[in-house]
Amino acid sequence: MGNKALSLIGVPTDIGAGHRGASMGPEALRVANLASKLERRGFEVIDHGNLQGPVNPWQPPQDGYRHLPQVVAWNEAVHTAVYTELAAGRVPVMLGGDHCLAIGSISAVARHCREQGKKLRVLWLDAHADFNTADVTPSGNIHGMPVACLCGNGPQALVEVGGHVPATTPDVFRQIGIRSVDEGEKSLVREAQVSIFDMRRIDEVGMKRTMEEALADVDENTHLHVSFDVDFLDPTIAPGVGTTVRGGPNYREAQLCMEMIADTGRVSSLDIVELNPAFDKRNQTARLAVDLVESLFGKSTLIR
Ligand code: NNH
Ligand code: MN
Ligand code: MN
Ligand code: MN
Repeated sequence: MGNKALSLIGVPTDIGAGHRGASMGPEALRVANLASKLERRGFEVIDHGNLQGPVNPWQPPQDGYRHLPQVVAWNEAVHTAVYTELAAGRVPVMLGGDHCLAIGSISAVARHCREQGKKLRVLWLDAHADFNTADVTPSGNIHGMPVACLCGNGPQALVEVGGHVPATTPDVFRQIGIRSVDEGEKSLVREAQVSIFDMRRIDEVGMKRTMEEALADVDENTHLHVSFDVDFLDPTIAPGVGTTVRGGPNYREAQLCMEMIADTGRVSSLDIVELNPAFDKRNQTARLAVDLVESLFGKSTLIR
């Protein structure tokens, strides 16, 4: 890892989710000692505390979206905060919060990459493809839509959060761990040709080959952004999320995934999202997420 200056940005909201509680994610990660564990690894960590935004009014969807104005407000705050850290030459670590917040963070990363002439690659670690639109969403929850919004397919106010429309394109994404894609969403990811390494593929070729392929054209000029939805992990090891889907990566597979990403030396920004302490037990999912993030930033079990 080249850049050793990390900036933690807490975003305590569950505004895009179907369950309350992801708003407690940032504090759970702090309680699990995220900052001190990374400092012990030689990083300079600044915890900027939490961003502020509208409360969750817990309303039903309107015109296919739940809480759209509040989701826009939170994402504008995230975009500004993440962009500011990138411009200062630091590695932003966005502590969610639900996954709708990736619209703000990844639009900021994409803007930074355009300005710096960097190639953007997003590793989307998730059980879900998050490519829904108002027409096909089964829930209206915007945390199921961030990838589509970032690719220009979504409500104008959200698609425009980063200024540049679309913020980015489907080809920058590599989705890993996917095992729950809604019926209408399936046609959309196919049409957009999103590169998806689903659980079937991981079962068949293993995590090692999956990650070799997902990281194949990462080079010195690549800005690697990791969007880590904690429901990526198998629920037996990570129960503290709102939308568990069985059959996810186990502990060793998840470690290998993180270690192989770390080996590229190109991790330049990170989201940790969907951690929901209301569903957790003794903060174990937060502690696991911190353990995996340490691996992502270079902790290795390799003996060498
Ligand atoms: N696909 C479902 C929806 O759009 C669930 C999305 N939930 C997530 N995504 N946690 O990562 O409502
Ligand atoms: Mn940079
Ligand atoms: Mn997600
Ligand atoms: Mn998910």
